[in-house]
Amino acid sequence: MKFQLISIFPEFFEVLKLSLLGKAVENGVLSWEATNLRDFTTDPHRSVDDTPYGGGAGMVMRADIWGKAIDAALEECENSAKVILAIPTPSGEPLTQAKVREIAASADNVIVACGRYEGIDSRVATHYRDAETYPHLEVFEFTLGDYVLNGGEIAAVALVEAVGRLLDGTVGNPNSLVEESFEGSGLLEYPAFTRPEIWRGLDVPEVLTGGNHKDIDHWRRARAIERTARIRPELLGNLNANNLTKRDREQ
Ligand code: 6GU
Repeated sequence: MKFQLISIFPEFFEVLKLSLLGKAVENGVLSWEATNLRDFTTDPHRSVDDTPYGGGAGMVMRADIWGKAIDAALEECENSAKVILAIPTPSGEPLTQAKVREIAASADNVIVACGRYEGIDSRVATHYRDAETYPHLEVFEFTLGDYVLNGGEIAAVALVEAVGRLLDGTVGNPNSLVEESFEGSGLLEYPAFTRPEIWRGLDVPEVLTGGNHKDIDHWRRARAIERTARIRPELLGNLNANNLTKRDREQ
């Protein structure tokens, strides 16, 4: 899978050279390329934005500059069966693990158009959504959550990392993917403990050192449900009735 990251701060993406993602690139599991949006300007100031029609604060990024940059990125995807144009924006749909899984399983190329938070001229998303002109392209406007960042770069890094770690050969132990929050059960993760057995007066729950794996599984599931109910009650809807064991219901 290839990610093309377009931004006025292409240096931002150096972090992708670190750790597991850096190794995934070395192993050929994924690749990425950062492009400077300003390379597609023609004026001496290399300006990419202008004042909003209708007035108001801030600046809006120009559709013509973005159009040239995205067209150039698309030209590099000519043999792709599936390309996603991801546009980070606080007014997008929340990025979920389900969507991350779908992208990892289906996309050959992901182009990420990182705007500043005032946004990109709305016609850019409208134009590339036209399925007749772009049959292999899906436009995906997404947000990381209900808070505002200055630009889409952090969200682009989040997307590359979330998708990249699901690609074959990035995470060493496949089980570490399955048990995580949102993957296996749809619940938040149970709490984890390791040595030392007593730390600053806090001890490890006895069941975890007892060696009874059935008891351990049950304890972990009960803690996961309890934590989810307390912190993210809306996620309990992910648990269908079949997924609840008899012991869960008795908790
Ligand atoms: Cl995707 N973009 C911006 N600018 N702010 C955000 C965000 C995205 N997600 C959360 N805050």
